[in-house]
Amino acid sequence: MASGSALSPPQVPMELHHKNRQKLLESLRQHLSLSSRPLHGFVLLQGGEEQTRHDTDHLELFRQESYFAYLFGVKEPGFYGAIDVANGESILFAPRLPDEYAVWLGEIKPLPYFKEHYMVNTAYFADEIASVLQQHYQGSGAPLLFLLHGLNTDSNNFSKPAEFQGIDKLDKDLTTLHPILTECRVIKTDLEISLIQYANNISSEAHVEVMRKAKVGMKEYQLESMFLHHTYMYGGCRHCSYTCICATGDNSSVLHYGHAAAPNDKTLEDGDIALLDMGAEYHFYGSDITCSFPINGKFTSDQSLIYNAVLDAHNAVLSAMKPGVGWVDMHILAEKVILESLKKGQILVGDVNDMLSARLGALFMPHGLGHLLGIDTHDPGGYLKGLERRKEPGLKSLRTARELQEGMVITVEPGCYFINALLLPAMNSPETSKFFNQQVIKKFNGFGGVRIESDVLVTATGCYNMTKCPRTTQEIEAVMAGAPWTISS
Ligand SMILES: [Mn+2]
Repeated sequence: MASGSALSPPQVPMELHHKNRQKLLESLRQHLSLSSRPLHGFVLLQGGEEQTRHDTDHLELFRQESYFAYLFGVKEPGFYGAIDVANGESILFAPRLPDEYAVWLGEIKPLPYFKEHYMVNTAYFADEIASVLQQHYQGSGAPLLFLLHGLNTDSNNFSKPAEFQGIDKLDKDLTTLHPILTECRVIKTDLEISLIQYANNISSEAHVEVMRKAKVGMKEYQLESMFLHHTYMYGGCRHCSYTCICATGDNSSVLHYGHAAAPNDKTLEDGDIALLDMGAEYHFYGSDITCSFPINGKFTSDQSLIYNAVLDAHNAVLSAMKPGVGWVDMHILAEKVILESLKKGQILVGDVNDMLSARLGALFMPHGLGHLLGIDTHDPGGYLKGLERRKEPGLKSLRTARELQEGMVITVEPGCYFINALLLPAMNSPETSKFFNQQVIKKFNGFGGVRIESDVLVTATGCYNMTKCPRTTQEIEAVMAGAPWTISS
């Protein structure tokens, strides 16, 4: 790998978004037919707007709103996009930029550029939306707009329906589009899968690079920096799917480490375990990968015990995954494998089924087993159609409770952490204290945690692991000692 990478950024076919629009159109028309509604009106989405930092003129780097990105692939801010339900034609509305733009920000691209580049039927300016839609409307009365309004069950925020001058003269439907469009995003097309695969390839390669270069005495942010450099320098990834979690030592039990108040700034010490959760994004499509390894390149027996407990859970889930399998069952399977290993390692005592009923699994893995992945790291659609969220510890953290379907991409990310805030009360509680071997678990105070996270495509008969990192302790030790590791694309 003389150039630093075996990979290079692929060309993105805009046909990908054309196919996404076709898929939505089919679903929406089918829904309208089934409810005996006329097949006309417009799907209308507003793209994201550029934001400045607080009260300043500092522009944050823009990243398109995800539903808009899904349908139109437009990377610029200030756009609207419409799909004519009657004939399937797509229309982009570009912001009318001031002449000054050409002085400070570069050439103002003409409308035909956007029409061709984004493979839509026509392009107009955003201040023409109302009149253009009136002209194109084939129904009677005012044009009907299908606007995007619905709950994101991960953030509890609502998507913002489009707003523009003259919208008050048009009819609005706020309920039909969101569940249908969200369901489209749940099942990935081949073109989407190939982008998620690329994001996985470049991120897997970057993880290996970081693993090789991590040394005692470095800072956690240097691991983050190496990952960002590799995925951008060689992969063309300007964005990450999320802020990097580069936790070492006890920090690796802090589930969302790496935020502003805990900014990946500890010094790496001999004996530390590292838990690195980092994923690059390429043309909106993301990856979400966690590797755990000993900073000094050699697993201790305690580190092997916990690491293999998590790896066994990861592998057991991958072996069981196929269409029709329930995600809650996969979560419980992962808990069970981890609890069995902890019992074997004499950290826990008693019957594993009793432990499961007492929700002991959630003490060691408080988060969900995994989530849908795509244009968003936590891709939407986890609880569509009124699917109930479970109430029990651990299970309530699941971002989906669905059955697997072919074409879903979902993360498998079991973990085992020693979190005093959870363990100490349970070790002292009359219901659960009997499960702990107090002498042995004491040794793990300050251990941190292990997570292994892969991005997995559900296939017709099983699943395919898109993540290509070294996973066994032998593979990790060999790679850290300089053995080659090839990412086949
Ligand atoms: Mn994840």
